[in-house]
Amino acid sequence: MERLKNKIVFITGASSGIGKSTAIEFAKNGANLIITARRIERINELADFIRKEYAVKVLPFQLDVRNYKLVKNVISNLPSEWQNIDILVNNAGMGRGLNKLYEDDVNGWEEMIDTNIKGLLYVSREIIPLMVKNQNGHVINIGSIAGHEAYGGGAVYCATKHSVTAITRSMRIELLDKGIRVSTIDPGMVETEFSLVRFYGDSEKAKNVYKGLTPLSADDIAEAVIFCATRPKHANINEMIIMPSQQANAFINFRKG
Ligand code: NDP
Ligand code: 8X3
Repeated sequence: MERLKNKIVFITGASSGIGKSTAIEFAKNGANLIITARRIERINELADFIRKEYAVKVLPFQLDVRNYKLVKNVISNLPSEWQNIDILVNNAGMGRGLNKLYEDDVNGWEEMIDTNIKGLLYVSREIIPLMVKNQNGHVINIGSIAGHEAYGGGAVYCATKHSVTAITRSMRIELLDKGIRVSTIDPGMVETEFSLVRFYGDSEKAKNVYKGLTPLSADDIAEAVIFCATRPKHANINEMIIMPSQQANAFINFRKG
């Protein structure tokens, strides 16, 4: 798609799942990419793959979005040719556990809040000023159906994703006169490493989340990101809720077998 050719796209959490698929989809459409996550070996592998398959430039680096000093340092030291970021995809995120609040491990809360809320804020705080300077940009946040509804066992995860909804809405108001669009894409179940991380590596539990239904794939969400990013300049997708056909809402699913 010509609209993305030579654009600069910054993606957090590109080492897996939605972030990785989104990076590949942007590359297919001719965008240059800054890809980041903590697992640098995966990021480097993805950068090599993209450079080999698509004629775009890729700048990979290690980034833990929870570390504001690091976020600030990395973004303020971007090579000058990479500073004109057109699209920021705030994707890095995670869930921890599905326990009742009164029985839960508070360490998981810290991780979710630090990553899903504070991490998104830190990266946005450092990249949006570059967009404001250019009076051009598009921030695409990956929220969740959990940002619109709450389910038992998800008090903190749902709170973090409700925060993403609120932050997105505030950002849109703040950036309305700056030529910067703000969108959120809010999926239901997507089969990625999300459940494996949520259940601390228990693959049986993770697999059961998707039992008897066809979940969304990371590619489905990447396509939605590209759709948002390719609307003409005068049009913005504010919020897009995208669900598996067998999932009615955050907690009612139709499972076969
Ligand atoms: P994955 O676990 O497959 O990917 C998560 C990505 O986030 C990884 O690349 C991981 O990289 C990165 N990440 C996690 N913590 C940090 C951190 N502190 N700093 C930088 N990067 C980090 O899951 P998904 O692809 O499914 O998740 C992507 C987003 O989609 C998340 O925000 C999630 O909440 C949201 N989402 C997912 C849904 C699902 O059902 N899968 C549904 C709705 C929303 P690394 O570990 O290398 O740092
Ligand atoms: C992840 C999907 O349904 O577990 O955002 O909240 S869900």
